[in-house]
Amino acid sequence: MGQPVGRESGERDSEGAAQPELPPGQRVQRGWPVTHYGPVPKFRPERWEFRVFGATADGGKHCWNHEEFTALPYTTVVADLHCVTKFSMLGAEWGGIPARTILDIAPPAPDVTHVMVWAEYGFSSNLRLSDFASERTLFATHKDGELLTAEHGFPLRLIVPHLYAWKGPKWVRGVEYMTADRRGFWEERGYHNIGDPWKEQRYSYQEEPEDGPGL
Ligand SMILES: Nc1nc2c(c(=O)[nH]1)N[C@H]1C(S)=C(S)[C@@H](COP(=O)(O)O)O[C@H]1N2
Ligand SMILES: [Mo]
Repeated sequence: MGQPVGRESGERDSEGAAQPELPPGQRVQRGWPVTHYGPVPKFRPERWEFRVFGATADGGKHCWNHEEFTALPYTTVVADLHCVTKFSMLGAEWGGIPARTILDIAPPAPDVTHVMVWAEYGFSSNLRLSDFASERTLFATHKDGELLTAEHGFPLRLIVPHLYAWKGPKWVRGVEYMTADRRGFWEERGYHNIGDPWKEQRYSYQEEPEDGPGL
């Protein structure tokens, strides 16, 4: 197992000032609610594959079956989950495969600026390449040392610790490298294109023109 990558909230900065633990407008949730749109997909290992496609450096598609994907180097990240509906779950230890690993083994073309993360049933979420490339962005298979349950995204979900939780699809199946930004599922339906909870970027009407493509 790799070294855990430390959390960024609830700590002290270099001046020793306490950092607020919760982004503005959030409250702590005890327990772990289940939040998503649509049904929970059934995992079929023989059909499951993880695909990297779009503007790859070599122009080709990269695919892993479940066994191959879960054999990639495992690491843990302690991170909070902030749902835009205002609850937060603090201090979960997520385990899985860093997004950085995918960028290393299936690199994007030099002009890639954004990614679309695709999940079962066509659910998607767009991210700036820099958000996806954060050393804390993780394709999680585990939480607190246990396999994810079906309703929480088994076999794979994305965790982007510094963004609202809808930016992390459950039941992820692949990543599309993009040379221009395009809105994902919730980003087309009124949610903010960037989704930084510390800036309270909840809804698309709050966007500045440079935050995303027009609606
Ligand atoms: N595939 C998929 N993933 C999704 C969603 C969804 O609707 N579909 N909702 C997101 C939202 S809004 C939240 S808050 C988290 C909730 O994760 P949890 O149910 O494990 O708490 O999943 C995110 N991932
Ligand atoms: Mo959410």
